[in-house]
Amino acid sequence: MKSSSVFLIALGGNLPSAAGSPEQTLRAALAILGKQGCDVVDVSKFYHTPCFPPGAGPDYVNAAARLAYAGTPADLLEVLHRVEAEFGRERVQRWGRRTLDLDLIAAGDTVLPDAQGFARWHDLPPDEQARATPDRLIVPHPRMHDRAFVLIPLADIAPEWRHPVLQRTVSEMLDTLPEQARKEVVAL
Ligand code: A4P
Ligand code: MG
Repeated sequence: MKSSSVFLIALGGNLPSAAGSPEQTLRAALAILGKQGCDVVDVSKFYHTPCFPPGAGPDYVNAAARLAYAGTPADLLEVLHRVEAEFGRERVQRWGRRTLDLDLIAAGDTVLPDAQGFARWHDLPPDEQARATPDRLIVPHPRMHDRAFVLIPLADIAPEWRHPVLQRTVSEMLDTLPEQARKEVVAL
């Protein structure tokens, strides 16, 4: 049997789905992932987080999970996209409101597509970050390190995970965020 790798994912939503509120959607998505070949090893607390960018929609509920999964990162992204679709996710606008967003945050210390490809997305100027959509899988997620709504849930389950390019742990990345950004992320 193929051995499983450990993956970190972020979950978010700010619109109701057929499963109910964003909190209910996230819980239902975790249950479905468990039936799609993912072993849900650990789940963070759930948090209320202010919408980013400010004013772009209702506040979100965010969480993070650790999965054991036997396939490749690309296989897992396909599973995540399938589950998003099951909960009525529509891609109308980048960073737009959504019933369910499942992002692949990290796959151990794997860097995809490669160090150069990661650097291109990591170094994107802020105005281009909102416009440019990656056409391939980027791992670690290129914006995870500057988002309190990702790092605070992640710190519940993987505070010691070290970013393979930035060489900082989740706790260290969180420490560099402004206190205001951290205070706005509140456990349910
Ligand atoms: N893609 C490439 N790499 C990845 C990866 N590591 N994980 C591709 C997931 N997808 C990845 O994603 C756009 C494209 O990136 C897809 O083709 C995918 O294959 P998307 O899910 O269609 O669009 P998105 O979610 O709007 O983009 P992205 O980059 O995932 O945005 P973010 O960073 O997730 O921002 N505010 C709060 N409070 N909480 C949130 O959760 N989320 C967003 C979305 C904005 N504001 C938010 C939140
Ligand atoms: Mg996404």
